[in-house]
This record gives sequence, C-alpha cells and structure tokens, in this order.
Amino acid sequence: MENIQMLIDGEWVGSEQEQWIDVLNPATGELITQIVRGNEKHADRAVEAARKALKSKEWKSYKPFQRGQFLQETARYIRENAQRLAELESTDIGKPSAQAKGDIEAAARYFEFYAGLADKVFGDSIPIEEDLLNVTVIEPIGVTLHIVPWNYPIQITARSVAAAIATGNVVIVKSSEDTPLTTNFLAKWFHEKLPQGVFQHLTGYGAEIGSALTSHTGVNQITFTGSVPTGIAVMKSAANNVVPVTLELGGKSPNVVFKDADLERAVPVIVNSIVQNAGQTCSAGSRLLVEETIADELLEKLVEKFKTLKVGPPANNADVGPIINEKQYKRILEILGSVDDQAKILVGGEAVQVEGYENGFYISPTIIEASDHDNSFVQEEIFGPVLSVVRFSDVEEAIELANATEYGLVAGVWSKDIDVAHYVASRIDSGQVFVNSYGAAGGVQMPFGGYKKSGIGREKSHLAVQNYIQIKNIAIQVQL
Ligand code: TXE
Repeated sequence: MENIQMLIDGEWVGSEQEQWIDVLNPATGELITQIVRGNEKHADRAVEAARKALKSKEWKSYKPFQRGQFLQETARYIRENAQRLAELESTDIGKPSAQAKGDIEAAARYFEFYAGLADKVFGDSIPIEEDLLNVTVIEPIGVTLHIVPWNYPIQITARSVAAAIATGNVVIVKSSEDTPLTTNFLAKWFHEKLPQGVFQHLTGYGAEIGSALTSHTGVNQITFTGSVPTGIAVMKSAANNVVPVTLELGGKSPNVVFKDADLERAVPVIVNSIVQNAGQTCSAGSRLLVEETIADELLEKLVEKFKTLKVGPPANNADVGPIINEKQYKRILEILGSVDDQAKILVGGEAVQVEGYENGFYISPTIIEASDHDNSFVQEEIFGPVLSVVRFSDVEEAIELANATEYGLVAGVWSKDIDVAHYVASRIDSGQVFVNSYGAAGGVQMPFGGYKKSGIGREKSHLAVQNYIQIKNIAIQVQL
C-alpha cells in the first residue's frame, strides 16, 4: 500500500525529507504502510490554515442546510465504499470483518444523523422588557481538534467530525499512529469536496504532534478519546489556553446479573460485550457482578461459550481478533501473568499461536474470578478479552460494587423485576445504563460519555452539537 500523506491546507504533505512511522497489521505483524511523523511545524501550519478557513467567505457562505446536504453525501459515499472501508479497518485493527462492517455503517449513520441536525440548531428569544429584543445566536466554536484512538477509528472520527461540521466549524483530525487508513480514505473525500483547510488530517506520535496541537493557542476546542493519563495531559494543555475539552476515557463497565435474570438472553450479550474488538472497547462489559445464588450456573455457561470462540485473523473468520500492537499485547499478558491466590482464571489467560499468523498478537478470551472487588483485575481497565467476575449477595451490595471503581461509562442490569431493574439503573453512576441488553450498535442517537474518570461531556446524540457551538446573547434596544 502506498505511504499515507497528511492533508494540510489542501495539500498532501509527505516528501522524502519527512520522517516516517511504520504501520503494522496486528493480525500478521506485517508492514501495511508508513505515515508521516508529524511535528510542531506541521501542527503550526495546520492550525494557521484552519483559522484561515474558518474566516473564509467560502466556508462561511455554506448555509446550514448545505452543510447538512454535504454530510448526507458523505454518508452515501461511505455506504458506497463500505466494502473497501471495512477491509481497511480490518487490516488496520485486525477486527473481524463483520465488526468492521458494523463500524462503517455506524460511521455513515453519524454523518446522516448530524446532517439532519445541521439546520436545526438555533437560539432563543428571551422576553426581558418591552422594546428590548433579546436573542441568543449560535456560532461555531472555531478550530476543533479531534484526537482519535486506534480501537474504533472510523466511528470515533465520524461521531465528532460530523457534529463539528454540522455546526460550521473547521476540523483537524490527528489519527492514531496505529490506525490511519480509514481517516486517510475520508480525507481524500473531504479534500475533493470541502474548501481548503476545513478538514485536515495529521499523523504522528501523540507525544509529538499530538501534544503540539493540544497546546496550540489557535485551537478552540478539543475532543479526545483515549487513556486517563493522556486525557489528563490533554486537559492540562487545554486549561492553559482556557479551551473546552470533551474527554472519553474508557471504563470498567459492569454487567450486573440478578438471580431472576433470563440467562439464555444474557449470556450471548455478556460474551459479546467483552470479546467484541478483542475487548479493546471503551464501553466493553469487562466486569461481571453476579448474584451469589446463580453465579455457578452463569459462570459455567460463560466458560462453555468462551471455549467455543475462535481466535484469529479476519481472514479466518474468527470471533476474536488480535490485540492492536506489541506494547498492548505484552501489557495484557503481564497483567494475566500476575494472577495470584486472590483470583482464579476460569478459562483462557494465555497467548494464542495461530497457525500461519505467528507474528500476530493473539490472546485467548479469559474469565477471571476475584474474591475481592478491590482486586486490580476488577478495578483496572485491561483493554483485552478479559472478563473479571465478582459475586454479590443482595441489591444494595450490587449497587455498591457497581459504583466501586473510578470509572462510570456504561452498565448493564439484568433482571425480570422492573422494580429491581429501575432501582439499580437509577443508582448506578454511569453515563449509560442498559436494562436486559448491553450496547446498541453504535448508539448514534444516545448520549454517550462518562461519570467520574470515564470522561467529561457527552458525545453522540443531539447533545453533542453543544460541544461545538458558542452562544452569543444579542440585546437590541428599540427606540423610535
Ligand atoms: O492510549 P493514549 P494508548 C486506554 C486503554 C489502553 C490505554 C493505553 O486502557 O490500554 O488507554 O492506550 C494520542 N497529546 N484507551 O497508549 O496514549 C495518541 O496518539 C495528545 C481507551 O493507545 O491515550 C492516540 O491517538 N495526544 C480508549 C490517542 O492519543 C496524545 C482508546 C490515544 O492514546 C498524547 C484507547 C498527547 N500527549 C486507549 N499522547 C477509549 N476510551 O476507547 C497520546 N496521544
């Protein structure tokens, strides 16, 4: 595959003089392509171009409904190219083809959803006194920076970029050093269709071009998805410039299963919630809290199911793909290697060698039962196909444990008793709670974001446009 160039100020940047970073296929360990190792100078140039584009007549003259039409066309373009985009996403991340296809459709849905909203974001008129016309006017916030991780690149790019363009902003995307392919594909479309500088795509290491961008005084808003420590660093940079952030920082999301739950219904959903994308999902159902009296029965069913899961590359039509890179792979294996007598591995727990793919980073789907909820397996985000289990004895304990981590992104509550389900759902500190289900294939219309260290602000849904607007109050005193 040809090398990937950055899109800055309407030009493709990536000459032989640049430094380059290898991008590997995690399923095979083979080189896919190279990306430019972007630096501070690239960041400066991109921000300058973005500021110019923001003020340009060309972009300002796009009416809201025309921005909506463009976003609709983008959704159509994504669907027309769904097969190719799914292949790129699968190659970049190693995710099974069916999951990659689901990601592409979700990306199209984001563009479609915000297309519909583009001309429906408006202010108020506020009655204050006679002959004073007081109105709020909605303006774009300006230059928006989108720092995207490697686990769902096209979905995460789409959800914030679509909302930002719908509201008339300009956009700089810094894709992950591991997964530039689908954003590069979209960059070519934006390059063709939008005025110069409205959409720019930068590549490189987070600590280099990423941090040059987050600390840049010309950036007006930052949307970041990634780890807690990096999120904190991004927020500190933003604070120096008094710039708002939207942070989505992952979790240790529980499925809470009560004794009257329909286990036939729950088991496949719980399994999918942790093995999807090899557990590398911010909203993964990585914690299972189960009522003591049904724990053995549920765990037996889960172990049985885990044993049937096929681990391997997309080419083998596997259920569980590889871990994204060697660093993450080693980290997960180290965590699994540290199991002591406070925890027991019920299934999995080891590296998997896949014939013909010996350089890929495969780990078997794993269930660990811990005797104590304070155990690090239960507290920390492992970001692999690892389900941590703890038993509880009653409703109050279930709620206490569900809330006993520093995260609060998503939760699932499983019970046929509506009183129990609603009582628990309303007491869990979590941005989303699903009852007798978990996840919603992208959940485009549902507000998504974290309590506690899972983040700040909400993405997806109609609420996300709030991240990308400024409100100006105009008061007109009338006198004749
Ligand atoms: O994350 P980082 P990493 C969690 C998950 C995982 C851990 C580490 O637990 O095991 O994070 O993954 C860019 N300024 N999640 O190291 O460092 C970087 O280039 C600006 C959860 O990959 O947070 C990449 O594009 N940007 C998560 C992105 O930040 C910086 C998804 C994420 O990298 C930067 C991914 C800096 N100083 C990991 N440093 C989720 N919430 O879904 C890095 N980046």
